Amino acid sequence: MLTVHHLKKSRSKRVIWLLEELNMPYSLINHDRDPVTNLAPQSIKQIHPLGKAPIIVDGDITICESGAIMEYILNQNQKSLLRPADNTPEFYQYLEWSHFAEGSLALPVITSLLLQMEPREANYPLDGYIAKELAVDFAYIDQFLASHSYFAGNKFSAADIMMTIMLEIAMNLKLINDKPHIINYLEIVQNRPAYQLAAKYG
Ligand SMILES: N[C@@H](CCC(=O)N[C@@H](CS)C(=O)NCC(=O)O)C(=O)O
Repeated sequence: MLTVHHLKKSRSKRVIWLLEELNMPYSLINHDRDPVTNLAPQSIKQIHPLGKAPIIVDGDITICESGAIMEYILNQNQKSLLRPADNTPEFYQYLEWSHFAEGSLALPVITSLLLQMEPREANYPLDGYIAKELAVDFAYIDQFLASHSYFAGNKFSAADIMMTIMLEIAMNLKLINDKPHIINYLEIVQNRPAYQLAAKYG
């Protein structure tokens, strides 16, 4: 059975959420954050040298990177639920948003999170760059959600799971208070029963 190595308040919520959506069996190993650094504990480094969550182990296969894990899990599910059919316009929307979540949006969002965690001088040199990136990204996302219910083909997919986690961090950092379509979207996806089960793990 597939094992999920879960770190609280992390991207590993994506993996649990997807497994719950698909009703797939899994076992969960919880790793508590280091109480001093708030980073991943040594126990995660014993599973994978990068020492980051999420990680899954399925037989001989160990995978890190949440996007790669999502694809692995979707490949185990013959019905291909939660991923549009190959080579359709929806599939390419799905690919674009799934990659955008980690490849583009994560950089300014996670940098904002880290910068808020440390006392520092006002007008830190990165502030201007990050503010510009956040403004462009969130204007684009809000405009997209004004005319789409979900990120790929107006049907809930794993791309929504990839995007939601970054949008939640942005919401907690009060970065999207003026983005009504994103706020409305978050309310809808957070109401899904599988999301709520995953959220229980922290
Ligand atoms: N791009 C990776 C990022 C993995 C990552 O940075 N995970 C964070 C939690 S969200 C982590 O393990 N941080 C703890 C640490 O760096 O010690 C993914 O999507 O899986």
